[in-house]
Amino acid sequence: MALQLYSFWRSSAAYRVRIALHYKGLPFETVAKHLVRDGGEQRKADYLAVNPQGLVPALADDGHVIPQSLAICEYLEETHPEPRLLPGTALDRAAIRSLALAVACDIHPLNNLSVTGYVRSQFGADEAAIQRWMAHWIQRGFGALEQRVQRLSGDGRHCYGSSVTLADVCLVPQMYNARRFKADVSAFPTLVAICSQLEARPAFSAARPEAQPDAE
Ligand SMILES: N[C@@H](CCC(=O)N[C@@H](CS)C(=O)NCC(=O)O)C(=O)O
Repeated sequence: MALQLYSFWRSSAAYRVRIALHYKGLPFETVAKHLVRDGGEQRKADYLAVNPQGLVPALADDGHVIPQSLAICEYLEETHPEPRLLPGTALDRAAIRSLALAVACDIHPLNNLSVTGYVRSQFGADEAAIQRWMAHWIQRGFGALEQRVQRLSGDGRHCYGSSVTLADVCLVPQMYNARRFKADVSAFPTLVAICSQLEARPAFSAARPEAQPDAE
């Protein structure tokens, strides 16, 4: 049975999984969940039965559902090891995971729809304040990432070493978010250059939001 990805075209967490699937050459079916329409399809009973967290992505493989983008990427890495997203030694892989987690755990959650919705409804934040909030957390996270990637990139085209890794899978969607929310990224030239190289690659291009069947 084909892999099914519960996804929303603009979800940067789903974007990570789409990159991993395309990079590994794995066909999948998109099950679109619109995060805004009708109060959010991710909050409806049918989807909560799939993922009680009410978040996308979730991957279904032969009826087994895996929520959480990085758990999905690690599952794909274990079941389809080549091409590798976690290459090298245990130390290499720890460094790659730490770059990926800096995005997925420390930047992205503060950009999430339900978080900004709460800041808006409970603290009276308007659009300008939300944009400042977004830019603040992205720029703070990217500042540290820029320094680490300057040291760890082997070729200025990848976050770590000289091949695509889980760190790249996380960085590109976060850069998309930064642009979407008009955060100034000029202080992060290494990250910007790496993303423009990666975005031109077929797996990253096929995974981009605008290329998805549910794109608006
Ligand atoms: N840690 C989760 C984060 C998932 C997540 O935050 N997904 C967002 C879209 S990028 C979502 O579904 N938001 C819906 C909501 O907040 O109601 C993962 O990596 O999969």
